[in-house]
Order: sequence, then structure tokens, then C-alpha cells
Amino acid sequence: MNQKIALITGATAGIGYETAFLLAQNNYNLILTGRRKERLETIKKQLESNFNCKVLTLNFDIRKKAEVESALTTLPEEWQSIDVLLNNAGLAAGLGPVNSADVDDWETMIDTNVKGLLYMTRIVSPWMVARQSGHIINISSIAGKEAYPNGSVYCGTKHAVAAITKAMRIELMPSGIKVSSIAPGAVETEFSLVRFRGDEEKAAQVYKGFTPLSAKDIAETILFVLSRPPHVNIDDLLIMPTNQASARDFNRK
Ligand code: NDP
Ligand code: 8X3
Repeated sequence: MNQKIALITGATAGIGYETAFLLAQNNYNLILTGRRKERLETIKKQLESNFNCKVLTLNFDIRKKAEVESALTTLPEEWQSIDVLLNNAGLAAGLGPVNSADVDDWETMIDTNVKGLLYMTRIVSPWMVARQSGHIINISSIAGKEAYPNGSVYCGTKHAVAAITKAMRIELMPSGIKVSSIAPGAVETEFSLVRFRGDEEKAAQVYKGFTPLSAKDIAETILFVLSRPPHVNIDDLLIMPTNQASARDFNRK
């Protein structure tokens, strides 16, 4: 295959979904992952019929090491030459203080945002090392730079992503692999619906009175990071809505 290959985790919604469409328009073949199989199949059809790209879908729960391993290690050889790994799949589950938050929510966040990212990277990075080429982008968050009350574990997972990204960059630099992180503020996606377990009213409150970032804003940022010349790496990019100055400071009308 002549075109570059990008593997996007969490491509069924939000940032991953928009990035899939933008990269398809920019000459990438795509490996798309997520738990929602039908959505993956629909996206594959849309992309292949509208753009000059090939799409392979992998349906697994990123928290389950055995599922990740079995999906990736059985990839046809021509799909193993992954140029870009976008570690995007992630979530916040609930919002509550350490003395009463749900421990299962903590495990879900740690298993998805930290361990899932590591499982993916552990399998894909050796392929990049063998080819002495590649670019890994980890989606962190403003929550990886600041901590806010009731978000201790979500913030903890994103601080972990930030630390892992820094160490990965040092480890993989000698192999010619770029490692970047992108840390967005509020992006209107399924994120808040997931955090509040489908409560649309609560989710809508998060974005009330100001214009949040869109998934397209982040997809465009990802494309910018990917399209720098070989001697340039964007290490860490913080992107915020104009009316959000910190994790907790919003200018709401
Ligand atoms: P969405 O909820 O819209 O999308 C999340 C994606 O992650 C979905 O495709 C979902 O797929 C996938 N995913 C979640 N859990 C799993 C799992 N266990 N196994 C496989 N895939 C999973 O959220 P966003 O697009 O907003 O989030 C993308 C990333 O951006 C996350 O890492 C999030 O933390 C980060 N982020 C989001 C911000 C925001 O305000 N929205 C701000 C800063 C960072 P499926 O359900 O099909 O499995
Ligand atoms: C998502 C943004 O502020 O809800 O990472 O943590 S925030």
C-alpha cells in the first residue's frame, strides 16, 4: 500500500470519528477501532465510498488486554506498517469526590485511558521501531494539566497520559519516532453524555453559554501536528475554547 496508515482508537464518535474523515481526505488508509461494531462498519462504507482510502475496522474493548492483542496480532501484514497511532479512545465516568465516587468508575477510567493506551502502544511501537519511523499522538486533556474537584481519577488518568507521553518521547526518539500529545479543553462530543450516563440535560449544562471546541477543531489540530516536516515535532499542544481559560474558568453568557 502506498498511502500512509493511521490507526485511530475510539473512531466511532467524537474526536476519533472526525479525525477519521479528515485523514481519509488527506490520503491516509485507516484502521479504526471501537466497541460499536455497526458504527464502525457504517463509517468504513462512508469513507471508502467517498474518499480514495482503504479502511480496516477492529472491534474490541480496549480495556481487555487479550482482545487488544488478538485484534492487533492477527492484522494482515500489509496493515502492520502503521505510520500513525492516535491513542484517542477514552472517557470520564461520573463526577464525584474521592470519599463517595464509584470505585467501578475509577477502574473503567484507569483501564481505558491509561492501560488501554499502553496495551495499544506496546504492540504498535515495536513495529514502528522496526521500521525506524512513525508518529504516536496521545490525546490528553486540560485535565492532564490541572486537577479539578470531583475529577480526581479522570484528572489522574490524563496526568498519567502526560507523563507516559514524555517518557515515550525520550525512549522512542532514537528510533526516529515522533511522540506528541494534544490536550483539549471542553469539546462537545459524546464525552459528557458518557460521563453523566446518558443524562442529556446534565451533559448540555457543560457546554451552556459559551462555544465549546468541536471534534473538527481537534481533528484539524491532529492533522496540523501530523503534517509538520520531518525535523519538527509538536511535543504538547494545549487547545482551549476562547471562553474557557482553565479547567474551571468559563465566560458563560
Ligand atoms: P466520545 O465519547 O465522543 O468518543 C470516545 C471514543 O472512545 C468512542 O469512539 C468510544 O467508542 C471509544 N471508547 C471508549 N471506551 C472504549 C473502550 N473501552 N474500548 C474501545 N473504545 C472505547 O469522546 P471524545 O471524542 O470527546 O473523547 C476522545 C478523547 O478525547 C478521550 O480520550 C477524552 O478523554 C479526550 N478528551 C475529550 C475532551 C472533551 O471535552 N470531549 C477534552 C479533552 C480530552 P465505543 O463507545 O464505540 O467503544
Ligand atoms: C475533558 C475536559 O474539563 O471535562 O478532558 O476534564 S474536562
